[in-house]
Amino acid sequence: MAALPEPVIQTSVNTAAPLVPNTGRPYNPVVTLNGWSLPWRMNNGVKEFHLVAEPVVREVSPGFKVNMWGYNGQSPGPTIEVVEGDRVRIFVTNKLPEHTTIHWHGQRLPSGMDGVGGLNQPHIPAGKTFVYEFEARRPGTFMYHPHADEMVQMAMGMMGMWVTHPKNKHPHISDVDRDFCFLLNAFDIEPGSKTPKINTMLDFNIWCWNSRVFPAIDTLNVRLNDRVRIRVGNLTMTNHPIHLHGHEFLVTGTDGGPTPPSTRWYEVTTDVAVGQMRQIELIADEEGDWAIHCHKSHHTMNAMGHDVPTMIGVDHRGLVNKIQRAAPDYMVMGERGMADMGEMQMPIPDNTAPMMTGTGQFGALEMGGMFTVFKVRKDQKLGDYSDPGHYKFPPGTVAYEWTGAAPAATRATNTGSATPANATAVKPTGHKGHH
Ligand SMILES: [Cu+2]
Repeated sequence: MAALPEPVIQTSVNTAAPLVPNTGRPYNPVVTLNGWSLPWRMNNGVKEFHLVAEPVVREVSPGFKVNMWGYNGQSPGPTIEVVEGDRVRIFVTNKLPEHTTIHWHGQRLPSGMDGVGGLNQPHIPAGKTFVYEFEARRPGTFMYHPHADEMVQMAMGMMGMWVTHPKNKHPHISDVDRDFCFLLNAFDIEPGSKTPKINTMLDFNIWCWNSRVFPAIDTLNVRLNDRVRIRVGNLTMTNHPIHLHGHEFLVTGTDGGPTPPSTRWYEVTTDVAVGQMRQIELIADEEGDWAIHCHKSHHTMNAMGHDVPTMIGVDHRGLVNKIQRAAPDYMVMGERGMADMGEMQMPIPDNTAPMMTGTGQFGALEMGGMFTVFKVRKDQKLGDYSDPGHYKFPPGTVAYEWTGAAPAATRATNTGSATPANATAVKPTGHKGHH
């Protein structure tokens, strides 16, 4: 076997241009949001990659740098793109302070290549390089992550995507104009600190797409009428209902590969459960700026305190001065909702992402976390992924303020035939094991 391929290290957090293959079988490359695809070398017909597991510093948003573990300079690691039928050899060098492995999530492969440390292979000790080798047997969207000290290593950001493109025209896989992919991942990072807490099970506070939070997640920029595929994998500890505005989409692929067309139905939200992959597809036939986000409202926020009482409707006005005599920094929050937080330049600890920022042409979006914008433009060139800027709304197409007279409210009267609910409780009788 020839020498180890030189590892390629990525220093940028920007969305890299698609990696067009110049060796091996041809395919239409994907675009990884705020990520990149790993170059390979051909060695006697085998596609060889070199992954380096190592500590990295990931800029989660400008000014917010986090000590993570990842691959080849970033978390997540690079996307690996191969073609159905490719013989693949992956060298994994472990530069972590502890042992690791890589599990190739979703793939058909020999059991000894599946990467569960202790079960399928000895762990890769710190400082050593192991070799994985298998054929990419079926096309689809996959992931990779350690199966060694998993709680710690995944909480630190070790994960990546894998796309196996079809070898020939596949009856269940369309040719698309744009093919995006990203992972859902989450961290628990105390405001002001630089390293994720690794024992957290549910109470995460940094909800990311590819280890970035809105407004630091790049937008998905497409041309009007493009056929668009978006591949999403979930390596957090909870599910994420991913919602796209303005269009319906089909789920054209899952963990099991492409879905037969007869099983598809239109949706505007698809839930991506833990450990799952979903591929959605649509024709981008509505021009504009369209939100795409996780529909759990706490996941479109950055670091925040959860132990805050609801103050909506509480009038503090008589109280503030008295409280401020005892606690001069006391500030009223939330008595009219929390939308002010989107614009407020509140002092926050160093190295923390603001809770919800990002501004559009009409003001603050009051969003953070798992949110970005799907931009559909008539004049976006094929192959151009750059941000076209704010949408220019045609005159008369934006919601506007009513300035006429407000009529007096009239009380609705119940004229229907429905009878009021019967408040008498009916107790079940006859069976005791009722639950
Ligand atoms: Cu979510």
